[in-house]
Amino acid sequence: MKLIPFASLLLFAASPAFAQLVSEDFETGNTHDWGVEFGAPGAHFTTGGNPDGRIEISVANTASVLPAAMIVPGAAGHPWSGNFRTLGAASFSFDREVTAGSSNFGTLPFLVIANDGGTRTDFADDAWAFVYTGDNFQFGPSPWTTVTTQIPSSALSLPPNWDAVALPGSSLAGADPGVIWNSVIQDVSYIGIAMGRPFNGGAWFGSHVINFDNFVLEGAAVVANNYCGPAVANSSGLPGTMSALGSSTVGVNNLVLVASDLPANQFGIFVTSMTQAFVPGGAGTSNGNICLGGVIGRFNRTGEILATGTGGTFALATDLTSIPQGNGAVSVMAGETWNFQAWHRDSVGLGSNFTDGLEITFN
Ligand SMILES: [Ca+2]
Ligand SMILES: [Ca+2]
Repeated sequence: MKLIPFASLLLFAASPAFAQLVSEDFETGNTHDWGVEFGAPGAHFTTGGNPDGRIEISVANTASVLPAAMIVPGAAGHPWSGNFRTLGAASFSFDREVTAGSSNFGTLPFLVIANDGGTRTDFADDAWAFVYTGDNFQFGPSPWTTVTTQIPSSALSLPPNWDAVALPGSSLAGADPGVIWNSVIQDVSYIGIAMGRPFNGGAWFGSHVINFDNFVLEGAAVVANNYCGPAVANSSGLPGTMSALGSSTVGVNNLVLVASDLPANQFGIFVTSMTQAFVPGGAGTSNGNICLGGVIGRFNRTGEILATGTGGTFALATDLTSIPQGNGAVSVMAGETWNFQAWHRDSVGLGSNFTDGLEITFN
């Protein structure tokens, strides 16, 4: 995960700060199991992309029944979901290359934001908000192009150029498009790239072979200060880095801690304190430096022990009313400043390391 350095953003406080909420670059696999629904299957390639891994999708008009073929994440518990309004979702982008296309009309890809109605494999109870991406898969090959679509997640009514449809089995069936938008954006089950208008008037023409890569959902980054860094490089060769997504407003209670650039397939936890410190080498206990002092709480309760996976990153959706501290848990109060760090196992040296520290002042 590549994140914007927060320190530089603080110099431009008037500019909105954005960071990746989630991404898929297909470098080490199709982590979120992206593939085509409502159409022909896709294939995953580990080389020859933009760069390296990519996913190839074939669609043909012989399959042109509605809804349009849509590339969606298939893995259970994939992260392309949630309350996009409180996450501050701002845009979705992808890279694509057309290697073969037989349509003189072109195919218009749409961004779809979907609520699956509770049954993931049945689109008949889905509700979708969608918008034309501005791209066009035209006749013949087309080189790699980055396509970015804005997601006005804070809009309380249907944004311009967007449309919304609730299928007959959805609890939103018959509702006004603005109502559907407002409901879907706060309860997103998946994101899709539809090969044409996804429903009610949509179609695509001809057949295409399209390579996709570098999916990125961007959102508002929490304004925070990294300190005590860079961390001591871990066995990935990089210093582990902290960031946060969501909101630093206590009342919203939607703070997601993220640790990046960690070694793959290791366990770790987040730790926190209201006091900063700098203890090199953890006083002889770790490869890395402890950036916390005073009372240090460990997020090691049920569900809080995390794994870095193949991507070398982990994240935790915190509950600001239950921050571990000493003999129990406390609530964060507006005006308080808290510091966070990730502590993880590593297969070298003393067997553990730390990220840098992250200081967040809550409001
Ligand atoms: Ca790639
Ligand atoms: Ca469904």
